Amino acid sequence: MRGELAEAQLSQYSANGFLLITEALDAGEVEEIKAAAEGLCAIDSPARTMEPDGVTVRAVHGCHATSDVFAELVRDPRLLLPARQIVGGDVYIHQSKVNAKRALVGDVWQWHQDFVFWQREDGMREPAVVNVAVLVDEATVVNGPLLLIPGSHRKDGIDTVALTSEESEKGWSSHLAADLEYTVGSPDLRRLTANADIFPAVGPAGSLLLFDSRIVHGSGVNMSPLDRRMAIFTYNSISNIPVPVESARPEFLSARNVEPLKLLEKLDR
Ligand code: 6CS
Ligand code: FE
Repeated sequence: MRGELAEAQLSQYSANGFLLITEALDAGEVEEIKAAAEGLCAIDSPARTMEPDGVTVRAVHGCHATSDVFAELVRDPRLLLPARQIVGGDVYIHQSKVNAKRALVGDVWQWHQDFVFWQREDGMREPAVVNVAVLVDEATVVNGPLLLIPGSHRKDGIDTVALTSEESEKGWSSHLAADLEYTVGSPDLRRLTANADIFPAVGPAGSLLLFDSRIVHGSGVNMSPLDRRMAIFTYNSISNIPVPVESARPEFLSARNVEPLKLLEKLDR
């Protein structure tokens, strides 16, 4: 069925921990996503985080619940079917976001593993979860592409370097800041890159990047005059609904609606 991954793609995903599918969405769809993303970036709300300069939008979270375009996109067969295949069943969106990585000022995302945040902060028990990202802008070697370490999703013994209470900003903002609460430190990075070349997720706007919640990834500053916006949807298995935690994070970071997503009956565009 349109959107489902072939066996070869599934094996590549399992081996590397990620899969890049170029030109999955057409130019018209990308323009619609850009407009929706900019609409959300313009709204001052707790779901919007800023770069250290205090004026540039860094990310907006919860977009699948606040925008019709994103609410539809997460049910598109080209995203939902691969997510179901990888997770192995029905899924819902645990978290969604647009990372803006704005031209010239988009700041770093330090090396980290996503699952650490969802396990420690949201009560997620297993990594039965997959990130499906849409390249909203073309990602090139110069506008701060997402960097991934192939195979790191299968490596044990990766230590998490946690900020001390003095270092970390209050609450969940240190989970989304340029100075992250949980990162992967140099010793592990040296070990993980000894036999694996860092993969820059470069590709045209409209490409899809699927990546495992345990893969070590990050991105540098955007030194170019071109934005590198990415919309990232975290599809979690409905059999992996997080256990209740004390001081749960806001809904735009850890969704409370765990209804399984229904496929959008899309007309073939
Ligand atoms: O805390 C979180 O949920 C978010 N933080 C990072 C650095 N990646 C995972 C997730 O988007
Ligand atoms: Fe991440």
